[in-house]
Amino acid sequence: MKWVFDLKDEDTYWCSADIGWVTGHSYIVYGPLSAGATSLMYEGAPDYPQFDRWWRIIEKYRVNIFYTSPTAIRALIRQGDHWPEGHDLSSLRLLGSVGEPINPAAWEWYHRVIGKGRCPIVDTWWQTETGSIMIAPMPGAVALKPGSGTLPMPGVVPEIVDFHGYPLEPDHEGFLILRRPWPGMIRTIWGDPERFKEAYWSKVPGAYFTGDAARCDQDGYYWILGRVDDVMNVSGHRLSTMEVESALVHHPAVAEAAVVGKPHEITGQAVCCFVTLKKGDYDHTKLGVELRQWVAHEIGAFARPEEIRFTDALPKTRSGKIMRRLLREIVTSHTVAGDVTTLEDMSVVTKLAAQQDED
Ligand code: 7RM
Repeated sequence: MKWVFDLKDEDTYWCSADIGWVTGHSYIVYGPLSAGATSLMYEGAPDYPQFDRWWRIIEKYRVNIFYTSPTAIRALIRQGDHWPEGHDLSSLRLLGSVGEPINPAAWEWYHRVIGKGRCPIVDTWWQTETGSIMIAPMPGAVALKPGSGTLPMPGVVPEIVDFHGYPLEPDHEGFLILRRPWPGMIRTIWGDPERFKEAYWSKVPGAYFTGDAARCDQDGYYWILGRVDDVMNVSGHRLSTMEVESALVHHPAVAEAAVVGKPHEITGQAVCCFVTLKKGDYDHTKLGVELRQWVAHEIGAFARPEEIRFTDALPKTRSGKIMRRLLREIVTSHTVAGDVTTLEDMSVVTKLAAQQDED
């Protein structure tokens, strides 16, 4: 908490996470309390009474350090720049990101429109299971690279390994594991110690398996690619759903995208995209063609989506993580039979499944 957020006595720090998400309890309550920080707490929605609620709060309380998620950033981008632009955000000196890899379009907006180009962004990688931030920069001490969580915190020993648990060379994609234990680590699963061993300790014996795919560059910087089950295989190319999502969100009309692999007779999997648009009028047929071309151009012809589907909302957890597992079910079996207990709004899935039947 102290090192990543570079906390000073005079700082007002604010983490906008939902208190029910681990980021909420850890970085609204435990972290600031342990570090003796001045922490702002806000209970309420970002859009009430209007979409400038967060910027109003930052202005009113002179917030210096602001910690939020890429999914929240994208939702606010969608509403237009006039909301933050109407407020004095000059108190801000440091911004944080958490929850998923931050796509370049969201990073650029956060840096330019919120941080006015002056505030470093600390990208913090961690999990409920790790209890606190594991990979993140310490501002001033670690040079930033946009999109990278940079280096592990002292004592944290990550490694990128292949299927057999062998370490990979720099710049190669693989599984992110943690070699050594750490203070806040998960110790069991309530009532199911076997599942704990199986999920976290059996994939690479003796090491903690994070379930994330990542790569480490020549400078030792970590680049998280997403969950390992969110990786597609198209005509023999390994392609992360995040890569395609990031390319789509880079298009000026797109607010958010979720990509899944759909079984395909010839290519193994086909790229299937769910897209929400920014405010405006669009010709969906034309835009669909344009977006397929756009992705092929940004990534390569093999990544050209087979399908683009426009929707008003994506299925998410309460912390804003897209539930790709449910979208995969919708495109493969046309129904959703899996566990939906962490889904925030069931009607989103019901609508998408119904839309599928019409097609
Ligand atoms: C803190 C939190 C954990 C999963 C994790 C990753 C993803 C979180 C980042 C990230 C890239 C980040 N806990 N994740 N932070 N991916 N860069 N900075 O989110 O238990 O709810 O989720 O979230 O896949 O395994 S969590």
